Amino acid sequence: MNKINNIRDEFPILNRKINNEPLVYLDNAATSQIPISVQNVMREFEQTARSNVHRSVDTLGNIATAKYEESRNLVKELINAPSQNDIIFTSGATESLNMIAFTLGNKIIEKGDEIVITIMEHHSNIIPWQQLARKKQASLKYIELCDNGELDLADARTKITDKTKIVAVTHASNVLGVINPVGEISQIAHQHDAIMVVDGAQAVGHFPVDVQKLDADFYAFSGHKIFGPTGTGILYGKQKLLKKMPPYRFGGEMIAHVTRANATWAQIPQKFEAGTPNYTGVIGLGAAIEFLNQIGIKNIQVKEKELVKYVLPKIENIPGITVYGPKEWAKHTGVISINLAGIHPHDVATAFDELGVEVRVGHHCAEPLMTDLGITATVRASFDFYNTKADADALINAIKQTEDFFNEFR
Ligand code: C6P
Repeated sequence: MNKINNIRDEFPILNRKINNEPLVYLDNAATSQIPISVQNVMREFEQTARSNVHRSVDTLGNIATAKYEESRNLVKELINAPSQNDIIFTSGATESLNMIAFTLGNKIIEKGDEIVITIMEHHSNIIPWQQLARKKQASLKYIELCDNGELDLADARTKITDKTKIVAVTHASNVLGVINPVGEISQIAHQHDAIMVVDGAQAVGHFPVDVQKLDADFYAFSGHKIFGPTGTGILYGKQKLLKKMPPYRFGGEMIAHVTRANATWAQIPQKFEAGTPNYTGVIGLGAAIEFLNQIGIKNIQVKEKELVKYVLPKIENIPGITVYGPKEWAKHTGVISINLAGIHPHDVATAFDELGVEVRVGHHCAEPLMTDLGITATVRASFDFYNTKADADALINAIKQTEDFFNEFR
């Protein structure tokens, strides 16, 4: 754990002030901070080895390609994919999910088919399926929540039927902080020969993920939420499905041969990586995974759980507070969403900001969930391993001070 505490030095931003108060960065679910070591790897590559990948046979080109492919290998190890050829680099989880919907989804979904998602999905795992369903005259069904904020598995068993062709579920909610039983849902999906898509944007980097154990057919996540650069993302897919999947974009590097009239496709994964990729970003993503590995995902998980275990009991009894999602800390990721009765969430977040506490406020790109909860917004604090008990205290204090301040006007 000492290693974790010292490692805050890797994130100089954590030493800055906001409104003359020390920064308390609790918006990690939106984007995590990037360590100096990752920035250095990208800077060094730009300064000493910048070259396009998979094109040239010269020394620089070979170095760039080797580093780019090493990142693919690191991703494969991180999620225990069977092969690095199962890993496609994208610009983020959003692009990964769109890619499945508009390639394989577009190919297999027919009129009358059903796509099943959950009510707690991020818009990135709703809208592509909505659009696909509309285009194909298929229907989109939602697995609902239990009263305790967890996904209703019994409802999943009812909603997933032989008509279901695709099931798409988030591994961890960006609002409720709940971890979904995707392994079990995957089993249900496969009993009905449906394809299981997992949105891992809030899971990877917070607890161990094993795509083979989950039996996920596809698994999507973003680099910027795991200490990597923006504009990097991953789509893992089972080879047998990637083979059936048409290309998403057309152009350079995704082809085998081109004639005046036709083209054939490159091997997977190049088939899905048209054009010059974000190679510096991907190399940075590799460095971010090495950084994660040095700290240890399990240590990160323990640290985040410790913080949530500390915060939840201290805030749940504050008068007027609503805490969304499961009540038990053990069922939480580092994400805690709250509202304070009679105070607009945006006012809460503004008051927090005055105290240097940076949280996210709004619908968190999960409007159907907000509607379901009967609200328009929450205030969301999200912890990562570099947050401290002092940060947790600052959050608790910010909640109490905000309540006291607004109470004076009641
Ligand atoms: N959620 C949040 O503050 P991108 O934007 O492509 O990197 O990730 C999209 C995405 C997909 N699924 C889930 C569960 C997510 O949480 C996100 C991103 C951020 O909650 C930004 S809206």
